[in-house]
Amino acid sequence: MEFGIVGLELSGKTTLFSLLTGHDPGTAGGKREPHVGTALVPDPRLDRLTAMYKPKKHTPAVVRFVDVPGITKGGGQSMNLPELKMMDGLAVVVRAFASDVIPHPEGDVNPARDLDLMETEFLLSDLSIAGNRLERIGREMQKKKSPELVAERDAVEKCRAALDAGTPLRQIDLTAEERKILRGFTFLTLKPLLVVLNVGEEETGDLAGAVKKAGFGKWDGAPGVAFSAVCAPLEQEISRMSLGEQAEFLSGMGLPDRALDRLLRAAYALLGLISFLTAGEDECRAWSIPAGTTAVRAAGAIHTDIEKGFIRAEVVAFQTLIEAGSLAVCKTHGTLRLEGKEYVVQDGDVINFRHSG
Ligand SMILES: Nc1nc2c(ncn2[C@@H]2O[C@H](COP(=O)(O)OP(=O)(O)OP(=O)(O)O)[C@@H](O)[C@H]2O)c(=O)[nH]1
Ligand SMILES: [Mg+2]
Repeated sequence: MEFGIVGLELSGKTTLFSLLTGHDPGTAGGKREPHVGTALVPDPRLDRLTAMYKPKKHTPAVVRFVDVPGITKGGGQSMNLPELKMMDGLAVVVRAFASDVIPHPEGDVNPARDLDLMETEFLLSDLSIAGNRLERIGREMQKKKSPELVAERDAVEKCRAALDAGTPLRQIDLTAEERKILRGFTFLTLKPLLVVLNVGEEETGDLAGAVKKAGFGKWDGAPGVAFSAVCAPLEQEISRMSLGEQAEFLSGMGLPDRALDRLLRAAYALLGLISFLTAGEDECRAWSIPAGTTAVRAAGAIHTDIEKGFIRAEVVAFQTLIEAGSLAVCKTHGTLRLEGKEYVVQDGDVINFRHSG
């Protein structure tokens, strides 16, 4: 999974990026290229399995983050950021912290306005994509009119009408067919949006209250939008401490959990992702898949050969395995189930795939 970190200048994007990835490219005024890094997805279940199996390798799921330069109002830079187009979701950092030293590009702190500015940049970028595409389709249709071109024109036309009216595409109803046609266009307003409010230290005791206070009215409850809040520099410092110190500082600041846990949980929920686990003496590992994925497709997340040669999945729920103490005990209890290709994998399933070849 890949997330693009976007936002106005000096909103705290790079601080958030380094807090999540542990990779510190230096903040404001640093390199202008996008920074790329990965976050290890915290999963207490995986830690528990690792303690049980003591495997040679412990492999958490990873999420890739790309931190792009700040976007300026009306800059149209979103159009020049090809790396954003490939992302599964966008994390928009919105500044809520006050500071006498760090200027705000718009002169004052106003989170709802800033989110609106960002959304406008995304809308403009999408409008330009839709317009270009419609022109191309028009030219092609003059040469030869095919049912595919007509379907494509209609789908893009529908998008353009919505965009023209200022409606992000994640908010309109699209058929499966239309989604398929539009997949290649990489519209930014079609991507799930994780709004990350970057608050000052005085607000760490009530993050939900801070989000409410920011007044994201028109995004509140909108499809494909989720909210989270961090205090980026403080939480970056905390992320560098030992686990014991982390717990102490979190509770001292009234923070409910680590920013990494909080944000990745929000990102997984937004994208509809779950995790299954594989466990053995060689490796314990977590894998991320969309909720609703069948066993045979989940096997493909590990390796296409396992998907092709799929015979059965041996499945036990994490909690059941922990209570039993070992897979052998699960077997005698009959709680280690044999599932076929069409079994829908559940969050926290511990799976061993039997396959040929
Ligand atoms: N007081 C305070 N300062 C912050 C907060 N978040 C970020 N900063 C500071 O703001 C400055 C800019 O932070 P960055 O993370 O570099 O912001 P950015 O969005 O990456 O900036 P650009 O890439 O230049 O657009 C740094 O000095 C940060 O330490 C915050 O929550 N409170
Ligand atoms: Mg930056």
